[in-house]
Amino acid sequence: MEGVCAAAFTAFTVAYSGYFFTHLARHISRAWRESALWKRPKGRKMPSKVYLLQLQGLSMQHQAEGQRQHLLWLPLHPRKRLKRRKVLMNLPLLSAQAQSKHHQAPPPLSWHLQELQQKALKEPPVPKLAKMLVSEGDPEAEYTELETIGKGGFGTVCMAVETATGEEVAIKKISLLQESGSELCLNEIQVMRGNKHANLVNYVDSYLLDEELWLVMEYMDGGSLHDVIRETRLAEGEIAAVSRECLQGLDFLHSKQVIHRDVKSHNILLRLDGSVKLADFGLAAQLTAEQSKRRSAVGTTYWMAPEIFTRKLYGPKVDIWSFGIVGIEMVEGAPPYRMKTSRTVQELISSGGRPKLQKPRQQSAWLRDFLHCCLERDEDRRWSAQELLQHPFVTSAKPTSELTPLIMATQQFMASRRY
Ligand code: 3AM
Repeated sequence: MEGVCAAAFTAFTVAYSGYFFTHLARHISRAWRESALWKRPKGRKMPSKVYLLQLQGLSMQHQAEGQRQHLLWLPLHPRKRLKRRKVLMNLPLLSAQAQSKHHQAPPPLSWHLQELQQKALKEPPVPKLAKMLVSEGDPEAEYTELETIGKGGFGTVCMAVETATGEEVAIKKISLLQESGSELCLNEIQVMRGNKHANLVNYVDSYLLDEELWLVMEYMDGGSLHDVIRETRLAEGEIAAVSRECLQGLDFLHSKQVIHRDVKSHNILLRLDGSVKLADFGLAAQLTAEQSKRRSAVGTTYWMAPEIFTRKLYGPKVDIWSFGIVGIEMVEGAPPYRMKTSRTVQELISSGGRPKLQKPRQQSAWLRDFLHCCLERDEDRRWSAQELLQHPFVTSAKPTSELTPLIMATQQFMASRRY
């Protein structure tokens, strides 16, 4: 009996001390974590189990003002971690009540959150450039939104009508808190405002609404060339018509010392009447007397010119190479090397490769020669947009109105798949 009592007592002591020490350890680690919350993390190391959020909007403003980048870190309760975008989007607008509903942060943290929110409300995270570029006014009163055309990491594009005139427009909405997207959109606004042409998607207006940048532009009711290429087959006269229109747009941009830097079928938009226009000027670069060439590697891999891959200085002719790739897309339905990885494409083009048609004999000599002039590796020997507009393949183009049946057929195919 004595032995049984001693064993039970020993078991109880061991179990209790285990329970006691576990709780003590948890208590100490919680106290350490809470004290660590108020320290700014060094380098990439962050306190464990503490979720820290950079308030991008605020740091963006500091950057815009040319100050040293200042990082603010917002601790969130580990179990109630919210999606970063949702927190950022809601942050300046949350009331204390909504805050506790959404975040349910423990008292010292919600206090910290409130302080940051108040700061964000006092100093809205709006770069100065955006304020300078956009118009005053309430776009929600001026436009009535009808449908969303596209959604992605960049933001949203929707179709709307101008309330006063009934004119259709497309509105691109980008969150200013999404730093890279808003920089591209601001660049796009700057380029579009200064360059209006019949073969460019034209700028209508731009606004700042809360933390969103709105770019209002011409609405292209025929979708993109990419859709047409995917759904139908273009005859040579139609390829030539698209080429003439795009080259007119490029010739205009290049005469204004602007490089588009992202020419591809997705960025060539159409109207049902057959109009063809270049769109998406987010990556465009304005050359100047001081900076007549660029070196940064931007664009979309399959369409990028060799001089970009090889990190040489480059000029407007990179757009001509990209248009040559669009030419191959129009013939074959996809850019060359489509099945290869972007790394392989980069290696192929950098090491002297020249994209070719898979079945060149099925195309006319003029079309082959036109592509050859666009896809000349040597930038100096590559034709300019102005020269290509005189090429017999281009001068033999059909009128753009002949593109209408193709665009309508594309829309019907796409709609039939949706329903
Ligand atoms: O998502 P998809 O490819 O169908 O073509 C653009 C893309 O459509 C379209 O918006 C989507 C996201 O970029 N888009 C862009 N600008 C446009 C405009 N001005 C446009 N559609 C009509 N008019």
